Amino acid sequence: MHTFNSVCVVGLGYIGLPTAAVFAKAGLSVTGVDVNKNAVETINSGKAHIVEVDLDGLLQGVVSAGTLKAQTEPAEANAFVIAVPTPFKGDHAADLSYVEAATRSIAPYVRPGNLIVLESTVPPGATDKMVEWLEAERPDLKQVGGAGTAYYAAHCPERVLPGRVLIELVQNDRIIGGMTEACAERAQALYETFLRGECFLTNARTAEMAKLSENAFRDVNIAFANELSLISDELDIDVWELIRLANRHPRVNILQPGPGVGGHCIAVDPWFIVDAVPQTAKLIRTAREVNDSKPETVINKVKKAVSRFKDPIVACLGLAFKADIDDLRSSPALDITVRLANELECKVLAVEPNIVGLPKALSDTEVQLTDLTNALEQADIILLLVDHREFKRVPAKSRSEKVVIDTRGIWR
Ligand code: SAJ
Repeated sequence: MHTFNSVCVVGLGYIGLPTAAVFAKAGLSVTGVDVNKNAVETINSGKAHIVEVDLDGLLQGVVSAGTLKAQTEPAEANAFVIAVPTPFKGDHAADLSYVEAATRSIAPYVRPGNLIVLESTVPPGATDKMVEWLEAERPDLKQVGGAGTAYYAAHCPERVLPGRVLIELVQNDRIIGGMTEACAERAQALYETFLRGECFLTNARTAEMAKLSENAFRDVNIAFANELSLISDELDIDVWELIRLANRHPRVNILQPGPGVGGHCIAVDPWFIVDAVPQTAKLIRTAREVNDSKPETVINKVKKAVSRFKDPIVACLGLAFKADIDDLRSSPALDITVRLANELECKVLAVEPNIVGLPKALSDTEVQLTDLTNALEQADIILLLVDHREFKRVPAKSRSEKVVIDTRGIWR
């Protein structure tokens, strides 16, 4: 049984910060590291710089108890967890520069016997690269997880759903890919300090691919629903009714069409597979293309509706990438609203109950951020982009006189 007293978590974003807080709650002494000084200050005052259910309360507790401390430089610890972003470059290849920088930054602090875990979503082979970067900085540490082990390294991808992060962090099973079996066992012991789900051990490459496969699976399934919605438009069929009926089959479970797939995971990760094996990953690439084509279809529907009016008002309901969150990153709803603002001559209103000010992407446009009641009163054309709970409650009579384009099928 390995015991861990301390952990250093590098990257205090949507995954790193909750993970650091959960380790601290489990009694480990946690150093959280981030290059963003404002984030570090906010966290040290006991608050989260991101929105996630119950995170503020948890942070308040662990910061005031002194078990979590944030800083801009790493510190010595029994284990290091790297949770930095891996966006893609223009050509859809993964940008590993943050992982490399994080690895090099912890190198001076690694002591013999320490464990290093990569949590960021990465393409197959990236954990090997992490090991190479570390050993380039620290030639004295040349034996990962074998005979005469100097240190341990593993990939343990996160798989939590935004909005349910603190629940899923503890309850979901984890896949742990060790550079060797000993590395995987060591990482299992680290996660078992807080985990209620089970750990499944494998090699690093399989763990890397498992994470990508999970998100590609969802992307392909959403693409199927989105393709059905395009087909149904052409064949004059109500896609929502179609899916509801098909799902009465005991082995069919079609997902929901929408205005496109957003967020920083599902719209990104499948490309890492395509980039690794471009000739073979045909279905995965096509699914990405189908989902990425959806915003254009929505924009064309709005333009067609606008052409039937003289100077109409268009209300875009929702800017977030999915329901009941404030996250606008890679949001098709936001992209569609920006495009409409730039391409239509008429007035465009936006409603997003989860934010307070107009987002930066809309600051150069004439779009007005307004409340739901006002938008419903003023608009001639209502474009429903996100299935937020506030929108689900809109009574039929408030929209009966309007042209409604419901991309989520909540008002049928
Ligand atoms: N969407 C649809 N139709 C659906 C379901 C989703 O259009 O039927 C859209 C959403 O509106 C959104 C996008 O897909 O724009 C993604 O939303 P999501 O709820 O499917 O997933 P994320 O991005 O919030 O989180 C995913 C999760 N992965 C899987 O469910 C396989 C989560 O468990 C991962 O941890 C997360 O990616 C991640 O960090 O990789």
